Amino acid sequence: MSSSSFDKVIAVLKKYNRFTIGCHIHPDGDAIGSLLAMGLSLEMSGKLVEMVLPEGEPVTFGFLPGVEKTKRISNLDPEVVICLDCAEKSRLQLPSEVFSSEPLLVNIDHHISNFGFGDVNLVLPDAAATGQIVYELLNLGEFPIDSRIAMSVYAAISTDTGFFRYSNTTGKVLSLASELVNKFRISPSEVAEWVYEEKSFSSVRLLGEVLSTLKISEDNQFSWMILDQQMLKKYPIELDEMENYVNYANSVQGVKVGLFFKEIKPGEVKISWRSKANIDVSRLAVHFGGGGHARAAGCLIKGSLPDVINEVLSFVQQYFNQSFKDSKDAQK
Ligand SMILES: [Mn+2]
Repeated sequence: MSSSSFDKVIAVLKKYNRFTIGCHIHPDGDAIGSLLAMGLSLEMSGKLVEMVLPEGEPVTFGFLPGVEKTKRISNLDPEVVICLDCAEKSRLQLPSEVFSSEPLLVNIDHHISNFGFGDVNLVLPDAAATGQIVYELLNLGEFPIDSRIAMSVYAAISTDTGFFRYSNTTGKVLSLASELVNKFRISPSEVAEWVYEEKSFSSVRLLGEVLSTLKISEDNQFSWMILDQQMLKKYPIELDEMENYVNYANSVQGVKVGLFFKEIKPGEVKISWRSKANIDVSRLAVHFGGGGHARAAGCLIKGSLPDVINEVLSFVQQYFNQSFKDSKDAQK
């Protein structure tokens, strides 16, 4: 992508004065980090800014400085809406009144499936995190960056790379992390501790229940775990607190895909997908109306928990049967 996409967004940020900033539903570290970095910097530039999280502050990222400035509702009547880390406009979680005076929509994202639904688009699939794009944007536009913003960018990048473990952890990402640490005194151990070692008691107990459901397919290609309403009633926690559970399914030796079925409401099942090797789970999740990245994706299916599990598992089994057949054919 050329620098002209950056220039267009920078021009919008300089020109207008009232900004509403939003991110995707059930925000993760990248969504929240990008939102705070963008919002705090514009605020320091003297703009009127509101950072809107209709679901409230996510528990896991309550430690980020500036998160107390976010609000559940909008009352700004913005000239510009900035949409962060949303592959589709339908994933943007903002109250509808934000759009009543037809603000300019700026779409900043790194999902490969983002087709550019904004009036101005900055979509860079090579970026490890949307926070990385926001940081580059703020630098190029010479917008203020302080330690709170650096912390948000670090949280965005570290969580979207699985703390520098996933395949999107490039040299560029590590240099950027190093810059944040050197220039702004961000403490990697402090951020990791907040994200991984400050779990609520319920969240760790619930993980135990979920882990006890772990199963593996007969061909050892994929494994899955289940969370039902009963478990959630016993240990009520927010969805963002179980963000990392799915990685346990994917961590089983030899397994290529890990799945986590969450019955978030009766009749509604949210599925998290993770993969190793060369399997693009976003393509599998798309089949069920979801999406995401090659190694991490999600979808939501309506139906009873057992029906949804059956449907998805037989689809995944078929996928592996087919790819096994294809590889055999290729050897012929
Ligand atoms: Mn992201």
